[in-house]
Amino acid sequence: MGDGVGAHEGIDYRRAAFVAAYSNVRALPASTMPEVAFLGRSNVGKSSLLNALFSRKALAKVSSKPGKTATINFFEADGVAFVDLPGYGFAKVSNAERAAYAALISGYFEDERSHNLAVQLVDIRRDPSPLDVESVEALGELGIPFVIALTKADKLSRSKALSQRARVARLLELEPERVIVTSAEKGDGMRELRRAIAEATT
Ligand SMILES: Nc1nc2c(ncn2[C@@H]2O[C@H](COP(=O)(O)OP(=O)(O)OP(=O)(O)O)[C@@H](O)[C@H]2O)c(=O)[nH]1
Ligand SMILES: [Mg+2]
Repeated sequence: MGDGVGAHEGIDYRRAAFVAAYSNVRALPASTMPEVAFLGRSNVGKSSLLNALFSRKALAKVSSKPGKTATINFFEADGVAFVDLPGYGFAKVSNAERAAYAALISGYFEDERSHNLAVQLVDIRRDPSPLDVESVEALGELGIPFVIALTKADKLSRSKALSQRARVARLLELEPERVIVTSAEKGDGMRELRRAIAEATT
């Protein structure tokens, strides 16, 4: 068996499709399948990581301008829902927008649904921010299984990336296996991330 999308990775990502966007938590329909949600600060690379998982360039909308994703966006691949959330912590959007994004994020996780896995993204070049720590703590309190994806690993050498992984695991008090080094640009970490998703959704 090759290295690509194979049975050992569980989910066939090749036929991923956009399903719907919601700007209001009350509009969310009940879960009909396992859900994997991507969260993290604005511009950390959530939409890019989803595109990398799907091997698609622009299924999820990406922008160098923070605050791109403004709605809860659902995608589906092989009977699993993938949820792209707005980012938190971006100083330059209006207070009203920031509050609306925060309400969408917390509302999604507090909604009673099939929360199989959250992928918490953190830029590999920085330690987790206070908002990142708060987010991880909230997932823990809600009992939602999660892994950390360190993003943009192509910006660091392999050795620096691995030492940051160990450091983030220590700072967040997690087993190092729960911290995955990723690059949407180069494809690093996709195999590990797909494995974590397969384990959480089967
Ligand atoms: N070098 C590099 N750049 C990346 C990577 N992933 C994302 N980026 C860049 O980071 C910027 C933000 O990416 P997005 O995927 O839109 O980030 P997001 O977290 O969805 O942002 P919001 O929707 O605004 O919250 C874009 O310019 C991407 O090209 C990566 O793995 N490597
Ligand atoms: Mg986005």
